[in-house]
Amino acid sequence: MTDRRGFLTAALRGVPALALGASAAAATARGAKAIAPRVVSTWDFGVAANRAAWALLGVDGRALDAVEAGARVPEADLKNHSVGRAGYPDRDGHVSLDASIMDGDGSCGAVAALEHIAHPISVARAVMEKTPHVLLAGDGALQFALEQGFTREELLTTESEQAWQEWLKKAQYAPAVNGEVKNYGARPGDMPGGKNNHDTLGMLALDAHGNMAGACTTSGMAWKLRGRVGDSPIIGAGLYVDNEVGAATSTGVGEEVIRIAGSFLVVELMRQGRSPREACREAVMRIVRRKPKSAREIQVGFLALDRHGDVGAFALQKGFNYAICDASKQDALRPAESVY
Ligand code: SD4
Repeated sequence: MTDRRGFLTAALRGVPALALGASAAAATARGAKAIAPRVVSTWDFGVAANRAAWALLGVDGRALDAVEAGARVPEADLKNHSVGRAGYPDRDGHVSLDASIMDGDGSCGAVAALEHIAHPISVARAVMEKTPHVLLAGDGALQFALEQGFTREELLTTESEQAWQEWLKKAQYAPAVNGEVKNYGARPGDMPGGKNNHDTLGMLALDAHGNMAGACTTSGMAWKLRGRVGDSPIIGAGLYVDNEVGAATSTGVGEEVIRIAGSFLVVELMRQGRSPREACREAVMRIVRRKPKSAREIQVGFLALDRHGDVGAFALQKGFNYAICDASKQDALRPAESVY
């Protein structure tokens, strides 16, 4: 019978092999530096998403599979009004979703303004793997999803519809800073009229084989114009991944991220030698330098993971959090530094 100390020793011995996976253990045996898998995500709800990703990454899974599995968690979470099924609608009451996925070898796929499909990240992956294209939008994206066997559903929940009806009373489009946290689990009665806005899950992963991948999924800015597409499905804006360097993703007012090709910029700055934190900071500062007045009124945050597993983030405003998960801790949540 194993005593407590013996049990703990045995358990600890088991952790690296299980956590790093067979290939990392084999690499260590060959004398090569083992790669410690890691997954990072935007916002508080990234913790739950990371856990789902870790279920694969922690047992030698592929980064691409991990980020898809992780992104599906907030997409299915009815308390999350910024991603997937329970996302707040556009100003006409339509829930329209944006998502992108990218592998470290440059393969990528995305959907924009997709309606009636609860898991846009999986449609994005199908675009990547089953078509010669990168981005499908609107009715064409829906047609493709249905042809691929995805189920057509009504995504507007009763709560989201009530929130939309509340917004219609004033009908002012005024994205709230950090609405993504304030709105998590919100009920219509909790919300200040006309102020609620949203967020996105951006997730980046490094697997034990040294491959990276990223996923980004959102219902976009609440009460947006019908047809509006943000940064999240735009490769290079909301997401960019390159095995040679690292990966980046963004959250916040997508128009500002598109204007600076934000995630591509962060990865290129890392390629030039900046740390993930410094690269994210410089991307945020470009927004500040271009729009010093309006930058005070909006939120944009970047999150980056380099190929060694180093993580960094930076935001315009306080309140942007990111979740980190690796073999040592699966539910870490850190506040990002910010300009203001
Ligand atoms: C967008 N970047 O559609 C997304 C939404 C978001 O905080 O992240 N909001 O612009």
